[in-house]
Amino acid sequence: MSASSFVPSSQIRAAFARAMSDMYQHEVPQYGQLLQLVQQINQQELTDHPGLQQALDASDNLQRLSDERHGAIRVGSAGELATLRRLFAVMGMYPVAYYDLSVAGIPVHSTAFRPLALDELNANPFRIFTSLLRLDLIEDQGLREQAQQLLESRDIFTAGARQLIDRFEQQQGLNSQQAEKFVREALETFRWHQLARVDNSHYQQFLQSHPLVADIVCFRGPHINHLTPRTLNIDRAQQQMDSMDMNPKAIIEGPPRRQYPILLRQTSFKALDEDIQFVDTDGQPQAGSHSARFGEIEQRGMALTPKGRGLYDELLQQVHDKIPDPTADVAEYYRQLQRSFTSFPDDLVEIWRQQLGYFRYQATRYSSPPLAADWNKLIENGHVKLIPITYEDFLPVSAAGIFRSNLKEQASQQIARSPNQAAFEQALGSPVISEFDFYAQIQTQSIQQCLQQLGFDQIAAKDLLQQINQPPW
Ligand code: OOG
Ligand code: NI
Repeated sequence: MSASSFVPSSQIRAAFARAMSDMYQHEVPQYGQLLQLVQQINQQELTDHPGLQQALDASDNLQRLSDERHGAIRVGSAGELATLRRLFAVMGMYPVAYYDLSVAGIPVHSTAFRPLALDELNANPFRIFTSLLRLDLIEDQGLREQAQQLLESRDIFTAGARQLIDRFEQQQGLNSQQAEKFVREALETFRWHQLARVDNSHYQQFLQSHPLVADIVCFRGPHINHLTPRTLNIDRAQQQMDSMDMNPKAIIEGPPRRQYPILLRQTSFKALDEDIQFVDTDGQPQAGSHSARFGEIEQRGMALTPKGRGLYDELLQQVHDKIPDPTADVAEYYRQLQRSFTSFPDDLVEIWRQQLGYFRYQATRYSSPPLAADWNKLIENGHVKLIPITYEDFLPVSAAGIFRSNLKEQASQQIARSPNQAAFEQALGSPVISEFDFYAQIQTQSIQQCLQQLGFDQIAAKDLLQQINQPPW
């Protein structure tokens, strides 16, 4: 079999994302309503702001503007996580970043499987935020052992999916027939199962230790718990969800609304209470309910350097210190957020000057012979244009807010703060990729290209690159 007859991984990913969307709209009709709302709002934004259409670049492919950008699942064991890593690799999705949620009292740690290169993200941006249960943080030993047994006695992958993952690894690709079958088989892992694997009393015990434990260990598989399209106006979407009685969470997570958006803003409608069935000890079904599934929306801004991210974290912490419970007075929370973020410059050149964000650089005026070899002047004089690089990853504080507002409110065990990236990577079977390296690399490549466009010879370009890359981050 020759490489040319293999289906590009971006195509398999796109087919998978479409299949997930269809399945989820069918399973959770309110999610279909959210998708429609987002499409309307995006259309409205484009009509209201004629300049916007031009400003959106190739990666914003208008036809696919409102397609899903990400989804999320939660798994219970190292074996499950490691096989997911291999499954997502078939679709060109790799684990980027480590997110510790224990700091926010949630017993999981996570990564996001996503495409790496910019052209891959442009071809199809679909990501899966994937969390692994921290059984080590469950205090009750008996419960911990029961959870372990339940997890060891289930296989969340179909035999067909396992075979095709092996095949992909042997051949380094899949032909179209195999790719189609792979999407069908892989989808099964993420399907909802109405029939739990435990009786009501076990479910209640797991729920009391932490609602996430119940969600992860009591079912046959890691049902997709939300999908997330992209909106061009998250504030409007939040208001409309409210007026349509879609039960949105109280606040939009992340930075405030700005002229030059940074990082990621997210909100969701809250998880629905859904009918399920428990199996009682003599195998009879028992009616019950479980809440796990919701719909989310996101709006992305520019990626920040570690320095910029440090400032973001500090400002957000200030707000949380002043307002520990934003749901108590949402308007006051937003006021405080705006006030606090006045310390984060909202001007591209200033963000660049303070080295808070990552940029791609574009030569606007070509000149020959080369201009003065001073990079700062080239930017300040407008010979080089700054194009923010979009943030493609997640934010642990926001993720915690999303988790929390989608769990049944109830007293559960306190979770100790204990990040453990090494244990996560061991379970995953590989290190996670650094998100900062990814943005820095795009930035460096664009500088090289830009210097070439400006007519610098290789030696001058090398000198300049060194001057620019005295890494402040
Ligand atoms: C994941 C919540 C985090 C996001 O967008 O930050 C998340 C979950 O509920 O499993 O999806
Ligand atoms: Ni999400």
